[in-house]
Amino acid sequence: MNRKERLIKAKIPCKETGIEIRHSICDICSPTFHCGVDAYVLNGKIIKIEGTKNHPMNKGVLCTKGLGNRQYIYREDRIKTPLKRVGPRGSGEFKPISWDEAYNEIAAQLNKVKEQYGAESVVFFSGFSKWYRPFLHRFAYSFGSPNYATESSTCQTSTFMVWDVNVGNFSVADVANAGVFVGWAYNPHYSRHLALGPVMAQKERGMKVIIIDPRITPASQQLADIHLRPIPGTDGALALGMGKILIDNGWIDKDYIENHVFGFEQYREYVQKFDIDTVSKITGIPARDIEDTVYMMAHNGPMAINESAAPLAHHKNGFQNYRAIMALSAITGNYDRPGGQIPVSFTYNYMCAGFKTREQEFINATKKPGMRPKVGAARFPLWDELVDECQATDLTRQINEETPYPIKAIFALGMNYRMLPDSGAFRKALEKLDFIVNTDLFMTDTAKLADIVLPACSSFERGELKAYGGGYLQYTNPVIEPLYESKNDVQIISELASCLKLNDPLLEKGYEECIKYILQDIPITVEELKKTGLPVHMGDIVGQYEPGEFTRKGYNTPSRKFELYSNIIAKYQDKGLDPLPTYVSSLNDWDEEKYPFILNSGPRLPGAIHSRTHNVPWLRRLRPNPAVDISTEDAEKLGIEQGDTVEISTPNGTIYVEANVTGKVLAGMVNMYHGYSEADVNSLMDGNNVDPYSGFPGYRTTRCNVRKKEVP
Ligand SMILES: Nc1nc2c(c(=O)[nH]1)N[C@H]1C(S)=C(S)[C@@H](COP(=O)(O)OP(=O)(O)OC[C@H]3O[C@@H](n4cnc5c(=O)[nH]c(N)nc54)[C@H](O)[C@@H]3O)O[C@H]1N2
Ligand SMILES: Nc1nc2c(c(=O)[nH]1)N[C@H]1C(S)=C(S)[C@@H](COP(=O)(O)OP(=O)(O)OC[C@H]3O[C@@H](n4cnc5c(=O)[nH]c(N)nc54)[C@H](O)[C@@H]3O)O[C@H]1N2
Ligand SMILES: [Mo]
Repeated sequence: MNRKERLIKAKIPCKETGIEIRHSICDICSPTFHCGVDAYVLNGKIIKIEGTKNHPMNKGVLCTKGLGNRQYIYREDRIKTPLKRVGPRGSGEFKPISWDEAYNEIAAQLNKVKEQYGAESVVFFSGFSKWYRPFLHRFAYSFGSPNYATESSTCQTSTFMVWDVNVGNFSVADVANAGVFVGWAYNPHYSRHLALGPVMAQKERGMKVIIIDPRITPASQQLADIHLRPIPGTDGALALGMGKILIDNGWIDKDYIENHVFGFEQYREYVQKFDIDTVSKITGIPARDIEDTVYMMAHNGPMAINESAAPLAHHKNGFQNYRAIMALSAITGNYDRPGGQIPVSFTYNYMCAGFKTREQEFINATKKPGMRPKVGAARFPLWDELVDECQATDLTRQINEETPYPIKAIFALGMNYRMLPDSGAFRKALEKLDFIVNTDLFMTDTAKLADIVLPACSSFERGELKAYGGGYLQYTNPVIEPLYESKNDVQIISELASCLKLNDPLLEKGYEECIKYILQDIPITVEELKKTGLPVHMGDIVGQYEPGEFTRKGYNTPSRKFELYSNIIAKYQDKGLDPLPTYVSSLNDWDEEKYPFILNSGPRLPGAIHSRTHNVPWLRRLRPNPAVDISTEDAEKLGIEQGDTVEISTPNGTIYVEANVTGKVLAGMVNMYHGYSEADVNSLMDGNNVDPYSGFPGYRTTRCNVRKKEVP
């Protein structure tokens, strides 16, 4: 080996090797955390990656998934060209076609549906990825359809809705100033390790930590002063019981309640039902532990409570449970106060950076007046009022029943039918459609159902704008060319907009011009951002949080107060919605004797993100087989040993997975991760076990049976 070969083998970036370091971001996980990545590029190929040292988010660190990026983007099943289906739906028989052919076919088919049934019969759907969303949203409106649907029908939006009814503004925990932190359904070690730093730092300064999680987790083991283990889905009862203890002991902020809380008397009356013995029975938590916890909350303020995008919301009663939890912040006077919950506003694409852009103006500019109700509007009226999207959990029903009008086509970016509960029914509904387009990096089972499949590229193959908390904007440059014939999603949307002749000149101009429109009030240009390619701090325009300012002005609710009794929800009482944060069981009505276990599906695995990483060998190796976590007690009773194949069944079907016998889950409950083709846990779910307020699925409490697989 000569010197140059040795340097290349060691991946040394220098003139001699020709290896260059280029900056990008990893977009495998949630947008809040897209980490800065340094890609080592040789001859147009990424040969190594590491975290960008001076990136404000990750400061040089990458997680397992981030480090798996090379195998992710160079996966063998990358879609190489646009494809047209030639075999039956789902067979995977396609022929390659040119981009022009694909665009013309899509335009012809979507226009045909529009003429025959109306523009609303086309749904514009997004999976987990977010970067293209404002563009897809505007595209739907330019086409004339109200039906923009995303994975956010199952993620985070329910908690946005809670804050909309509470105070009319999204709010988050101010951990850095808290005296006690309630990590309610909180295990960032697996789901958002970058959120851990502030909690650990404040704990060093003496902050108490309460973890409320049915499982033993790294968070409960490393952080908790107290760990409560409720039966999943009973959190609302626990919070209401805590409210009663706080009131009974006078550990409440009477002044704040009198001036800034609406409906306290009704709330006080309602929580009387939740005496400690009742709550202990519902939640399975010893009474004494609940009392100790409330004492700790009341005597170590200010109290901050974490946000929960998923586990608290993924229950039939999730919206109300979350409201009951945040009511504790109101009655103790911890809202809009340093160290409590504080209001934040959105900057761009779900990120709160402390300043505003013209994102909403961009999205809504082509919205047509008088469009028909969006999918889910009648079934989820509160969602319909508060969220400018379809509630996708009603999509299967509307495709099947064709009421209030038929859905005939879906144009999708990154759609995964296994995301939704009762995925088998969703798949069957998709098969009925006249026309499906799916756009993905990889040839997935959902792409196989499409009539036209389009190849998307990864974050390394495109440039994009990101806002980050703390006041940053970053505009990345592509570090390699799009692989094969792939294109970035927004280029696809904008080229289709011109092929469809939607008369939307701005969208047709493409990503960069649209971003210029969105950033027009910001004192930096796209060119300047692109020049560095790294996060730029927006200095002067970043607003400081002014404690109590929002309270003095009056909240954005009908009463201008924190509404424990919601005037917004009161409008829907005839639809069975309750203005108080009332508690009902989260379990579905399947036969308890036949299905005695609670299936809690989806606690995050450190090495997996939904379906997208299951085929990345480095990541898959961390948990090679789909597995169910079952308690040692239950395993013993059922004669199940570590590694045995077990059967999980519900009236909807059966899957076979490996047993992971553990002391970390409660007896009577089993945990299983989602997104596996060979063991799709969502195929077991009850599609109607959804939250009537938010429409969110009950992924985390479905009745099921578990037994050892019979060997014939
Ligand atoms: N049982 C159960 N089900 C759940 C959950 C749970 O906890 N339990 N969680 C729910 C939640 S919170 C979420 S967020 C959803 C996630 O739901 P999904 O949308 O299923 O998430 P992914 O599988 O990560 O991504 C979907 C597709 O996007 C593709 N993709 C990746 N990057 C791009 C891109 O840049 N462009 C395009 N066009 N496609 C891309 C991926 O290859 C993948 O096929 O699942 C929900 N489903
Ligand atoms: N590694 C990894 N990280 C991810 C993701 C991923 O798929 N993989 N997905 C991303 C996405 S889209 C989302 S939405 C977030 C979700 O992020 P998190 O909300 O942090 O996710 P989970 O791990 O599902 O839940 C946290 C804890 O809640 C507990 N829990 C479950 N049910 C209940 C309940 O009923 N009550 C209580 N009190 N606790 C409960 C679980 O046992 C778990 O330990 O993660 C994001 N980060
Ligand atoms: Mo999510």
